[in-house]
Order: sequence, then C-alpha cells, then structure tokens
Amino acid sequence: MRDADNDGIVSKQEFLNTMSKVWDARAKKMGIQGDRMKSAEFDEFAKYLRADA
Ligand SMILES: [Ca+2]
Repeated sequence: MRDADNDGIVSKQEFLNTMSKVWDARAKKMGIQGDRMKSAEFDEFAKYLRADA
C-alpha cells in the first residue's frame, strides 16, 4: 500500500489513488478497455491484489 507522503499513515485518499493506479495498470495487462470490468474480471483483479499485498 502506498503511503505517498511517507507520514506513516495510509489515508483513504492515498488508498484510492493507489487503487486507481493499480486498476489502470492491471486492466491494461488484462486487455480491458475503459474504466469498467466484468465481475469475473474483477475477481481476477482481486486475486492479484491479494497476491501483491
Ligand atoms: Ca500518508
């Protein structure tokens, strides 16, 4: 998880910013267009998040 300002706290905004970047990077690798994915694709995305945590 990205503590962007290195204050030792992950704020909701930092979390959301991180998730947005991870979403974009992962969606690109999965060949997904636009800002949405199918439920099955999200399941795959969620598995990736758990593996990366
Ligand atoms: Ca912070």
